[in-house]
Amino acid sequence: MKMSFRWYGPDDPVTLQNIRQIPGMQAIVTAVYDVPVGEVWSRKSIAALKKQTEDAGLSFEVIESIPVHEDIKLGLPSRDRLIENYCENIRRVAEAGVKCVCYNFMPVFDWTRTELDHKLPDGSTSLIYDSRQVEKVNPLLSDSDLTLPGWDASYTREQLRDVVAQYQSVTEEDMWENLSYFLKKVIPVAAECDVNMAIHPDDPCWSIFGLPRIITCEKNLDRLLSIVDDPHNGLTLCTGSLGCSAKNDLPKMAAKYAKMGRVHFAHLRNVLLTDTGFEERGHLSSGGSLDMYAIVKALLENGFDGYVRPDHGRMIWGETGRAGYGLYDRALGACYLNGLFEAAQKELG
Ligand code: DNO
Repeated sequence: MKMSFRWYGPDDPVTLQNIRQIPGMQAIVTAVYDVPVGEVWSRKSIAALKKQTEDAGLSFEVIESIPVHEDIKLGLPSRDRLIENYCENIRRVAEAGVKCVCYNFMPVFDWTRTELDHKLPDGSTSLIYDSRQVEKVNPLLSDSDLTLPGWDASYTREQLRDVVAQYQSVTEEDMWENLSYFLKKVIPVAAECDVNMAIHPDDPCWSIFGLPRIITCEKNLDRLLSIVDDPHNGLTLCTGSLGCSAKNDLPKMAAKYAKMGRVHFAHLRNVLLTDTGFEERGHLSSGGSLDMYAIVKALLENGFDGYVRPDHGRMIWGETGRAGYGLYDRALGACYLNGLFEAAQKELG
């Protein structure tokens, strides 16, 4: 296991020096943020990130994300050029030493929450999802409340409506076809460069606003892996995303996919399931609905040797900054996860 930490580049209030001082920290998870989605990343920007990371004593081996352009997910004719750009990005990051690329195939909205600073009993704040609030929003109606947090702020209200409208005739089966088309072109390039592609599950792992979402459960992960049966076609096991549904048995899934050699990256965090959705909590098993030790053990017992990162943290100790991505609670999460891995490793002998 290699412990890693997400860093949003030089503008991130969390510095590389901060990250370096977290015990056991080895790698940085980052991306080039200076070009629009779909375009080729400049070698200069990639090299700059690599240099900053390595100068801080950390390794530059994981990208999260190379985002997939909506036209690819929609299967539009422009996708061929965009997929070619995507492949070129894989080649370029591979040249810089990157071993793992995390990406997702969620239509329009990446992770979605209804509140980013929900106050917990101990005075810390965290991100929560309440389906009653999500149900009130219709992105196709211009007068509905389009201010749910966590959305891509680069869209204007009109653009958002247009892109959602484009999905009205796209079914889940269409999404599968479009994902297959993408993987059949991208995975051979990743294999050639020896880069492990690690798809991130949909977060939350169900359809929102009537949009088709497919990376949600064991059956669908099996299907995804069989589209291109190559170890480079793998997963980011995000426990917080898959764990939003009590139907997903995380220790079982961790064991199964680790055994297949398909878990390249693990986002390990806890969630507390509620009657109307879920709340993000601290990383500990006692804070939420998931048994984090069982998950770590299942990974290790089945030969997992990929990257791990603590995921969304609460805001604690008065920290301000990017919701879910402050320093303190994620650092506590990393320490806890290191402890779980050490214990599980010793138990396995
Ligand atoms: C949320 C993250 C996601 C993830 C992307 C991967 O905090 O886990 O935004 O980076 O879905 O493409």
